[in-house]
Order: sequence, then structure tokens, then C-alpha cells
Amino acid sequence: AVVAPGAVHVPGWLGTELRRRLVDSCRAWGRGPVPFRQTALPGGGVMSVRTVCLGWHWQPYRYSRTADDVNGARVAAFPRWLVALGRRALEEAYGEDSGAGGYTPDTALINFYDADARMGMHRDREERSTAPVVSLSIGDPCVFRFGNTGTRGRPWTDVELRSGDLFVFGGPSRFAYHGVPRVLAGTGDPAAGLASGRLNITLRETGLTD
Ligand code: MD3
Ligand code: FE
Repeated sequence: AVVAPGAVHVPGWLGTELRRRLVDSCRAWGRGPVPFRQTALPGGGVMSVRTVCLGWHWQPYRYSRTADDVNGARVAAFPRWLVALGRRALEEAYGEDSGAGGYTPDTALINFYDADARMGMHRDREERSTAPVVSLSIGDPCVFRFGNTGTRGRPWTDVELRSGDLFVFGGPSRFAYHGVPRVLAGTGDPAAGLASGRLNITLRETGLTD
């Protein structure tokens, strides 16, 4: 479904095998050089989601190669198979002739939501690329809120994201406000090896070089 120009929702795109591989991989990445952390915000707060990054380390509001706000370690590399998955995702959302073959995501932000986690309305503007963001959801459903580019407030569209859903945000939707007002706590996705909570994996091009 096209939710807005460039914003395409593909329910159930990830099969069980891929969901399981991603869940296993997220666990492994969380045991890598930089563990899952609740990111500290400049205002003194802390995010309710738990995050681990690949390729580049995100913190508000910049990317770095080392996790200076966690343990100083260099982040794990961005694996080739996620580049391939990102290209397949773009082909699925936009079609074969959309230039998906030139998509080369170099960072993944992996967010884990427990039943009480949320993400306030924000725009993702740290990237120096206008390439689309690929979002993959696994586990408990959530309410995803998609808003406007110019203003944080209404009107917005609420969409339920469920386990296996793909969402691609490109073109005019790339810099729109969005958030996750709530998780619909349930049983996770047992078939994928996730007993509770929600995982969201976003693939992005940072446009950065060392
Ligand atoms: C629209 N994550 O990591 S995914 C984020 O479910 C983030 O964890 C949410 O917002 C989550 O920054 C929403 C959907 C998403 C991700 C990035 C976007 C939507 C986007 C970037 C631009 C526009
Ligand atoms: Fe975001």
C-alpha cells in the first residue's frame, strides 16, 4: 500500500526463515563490540528503545565509527547480505526499474521495543544522502505514525506494523516526521524465535566517508 508519495508498506514481506535469521543476527550483534543501549538524549532523558548499530554508530544527532557515548568501541561492520536485502526491499516497494541496484545502505539501526517503549515524532536527518530508508519489523505489532515534512503535528496517518512487514520511505517521504506511539504487547513472534517485544531494523545510506 502506498501511504504517501514514496512511502510504501508491504505487509508480511519477510518469510519465517528470514525473520528468524534477522532475530538471531540481532542477538549476535547485541553481543558484538557495542551492546544494545538506551541512547542518552542531550536534554538529559534516555530513549525507551534499546538500540544497536552496524556500519556507523548513531547518536543524537550524528554518526560516528566508534560508540563514544557507550563504550568507545568501533561498531561492527555492515554485512553484505544486508545490502542485498535492502536492494530486494526497494525492488519490492518501487519495482525493478527503480534503480534499486544502486542502493548501497551502509548503516543499520536496530531498535528493540519492550511493551512500554515508544518513539516520539522525529525526522531522520543525520544522513547526508537522500536514498530511501528500508524498515523491517519483527515481533509484536505497533502503531506507526506517519506525519508531514514541514510540521511535527497533525495531520498524520496511523498504520499498524506487524511481524514481517516492510516499509520503505523514499522521495518526498524521506524527511517526514514519524514515530511509534505504542507497541501492542503480545507474544512477539515465536516462529522467528522472539518471545516478546518488537524489533525494528532500518537500513540507510549515510552518505558519509571516513
Ligand atoms: C520515515 N524507527 O529508527 S521505522 C528510526 O519502528 C525509527 O523503530 C521506527 O523511526 C521504529 O529512526 C520507525 C520507520 C521509519 C524509519 C525511518 C524513517 C520511517 C521513516 C525515515 C524517514 C521517514
Ligand atoms: Fe526515524
